[in-house]
Order: sequence, then C-alpha cells, then structure tokens
Amino acid sequence: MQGDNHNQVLLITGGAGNMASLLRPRLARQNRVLRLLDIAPVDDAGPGEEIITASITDPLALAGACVGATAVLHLGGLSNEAPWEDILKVNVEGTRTVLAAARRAGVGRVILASSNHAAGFHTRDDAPVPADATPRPDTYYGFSKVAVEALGSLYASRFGVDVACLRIGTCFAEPPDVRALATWLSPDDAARLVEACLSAPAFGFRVVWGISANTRRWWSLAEGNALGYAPRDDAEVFAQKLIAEHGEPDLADPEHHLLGGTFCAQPLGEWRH
Ligand code: 15L
Repeated sequence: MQGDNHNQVLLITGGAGNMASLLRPRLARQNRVLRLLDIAPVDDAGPGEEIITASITDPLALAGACVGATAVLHLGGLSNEAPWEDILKVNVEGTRTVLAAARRAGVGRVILASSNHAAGFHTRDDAPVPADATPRPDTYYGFSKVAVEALGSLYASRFGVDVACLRIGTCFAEPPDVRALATWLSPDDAARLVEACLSAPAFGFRVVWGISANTRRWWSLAEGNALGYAPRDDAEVFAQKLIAEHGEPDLADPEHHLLGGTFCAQPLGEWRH
C-alpha cells in the first residue's frame, strides 16, 4: 500500500470485533476497499466495504480473501485468556493461516495485532520498556501473541513480507480504568498507527507499542515514532473522572507495577483433553 492511493484493498480479519468497529469509519478512504472477514456477522457494510463470513483457520477462505488485497490487518482471534486448545487453534493456527495465504497471494504488508500481554511480566523498573522487549507472556493468551510475533518474524525473514506487530495496550473509546491512564490507545490513534504502518517505506519486521501519548505512559513510543506514528491523544483528560471513581493508582501494586496488570495473576485457561 506504500504511497499508492489507488484501489487499495485492506483485508481486515476480526472485522466484527471491537477494534475493527472502531477502525472502520476511521480507515475509510476513497479508492480504498475495507474487506472485513469474520466468523461472526459484520453489521451494516457501508460503501467501500466488503464482507466475508469465514474463520481465520479456514485456508481456502483466506486464500480467496487475499486475492487482490494490498495489505492485511490481522485483528482476528481470541482477545482474552481462554482454554489452551482454543488459543492454539484460533490465535496461533489462525495467524499462520492468514500469513500463509497473504504470502501466497503476494500481499507485501501485514499488520498483526499483538498485545501488551506478550510482555506482561516486565515491570516499571524497566521503564521506558522498549517495544521489542523480550517476550514475558502473562497468560496462554499472552503466549499466543508471542507466537503471533514469531510467525510474523518468520514470514518477514523468509519471504520479504513487511510485518508490523502492534503490542496493543487498552483500545476502547475511553480508558476503562486507572491502569488505562497509562495503557490507553485511543481509536483515533489506533487508526493513525495503522495508517503509519500502511504508508511507511519498506520496513521488514517491526514491533511497536499500541498506546496513545499518555502522560502516564511507561512504554516507549520511539519505535512507533520511527515508523511514522505520531499519537495525538492523552488519557489524562479522563484522569479526574477515573480517579474520583477508583482512587489514585498505587504504582507499587502488581496491577500497576507489572506491565500486564491483572492478567499476571489470573488463572491460566483450563486444559481440555
Ligand atoms: C488485551 O490484550 C485485551 O484484548 C483487552 O481486552 C484488554 O484487556 C487489554 O489487553 C489491556 O491490557 O488492557
């Protein structure tokens, strides 16, 4: 998609999910088709949108979805802790399926939704935590995001696909809690980050934090900046309201000291045999 403003086709997996819903109106452009793939129904396809109802684990469906695509934004998958087998099937196998189909179709750029939970056991002692900090997953979900990043690296190294992994913080319309005063990614900044990844010159493999310019952030924005990401929002505008409701965060508490917050203490998804 680099520099080409004509007939862009952006395949978005997880097209019915929270992030895709926030991004769709913000990524809409003349001469850009948003091709939304999801196993769940996608509501109200607008002008310039196409819908494909399929699972990300279906190689044939992905092969078809990638025909003519200029880039892939892979948001599909489980977005929280889940049973091990589901995590493997949907997040790991699903991502391999997406990358393999993109590569076969000659798609040159893939943006992968990783998560802060790939590095959840880093602490404030490491601040500012670099975007490519060593994986320290906090859950099976976090492990799957490490695997997502590793698959992205494999496809970048082997096949020359540009792959950007977004270690997303907390992406909602508003920060939901006081932790998110540091970890929020506003919907507008999420769109800015995706646009930066789409328009940057060839970059190989990158890992960047998906956060806004939050006053309380402690994760590095340097790697995102290097890709052309310039966030404009700051969760601090919600601080007064959130602190009145929940109190000032105690930074020594593991919820705020550990990068992955409460995920670091939640039970792992149960095993199924
Ligand atoms: C994530 O990866 C989850 O998908 C999201 O629901 C939030 O919990 C977020 O991390 C977070 O850490 O705030």
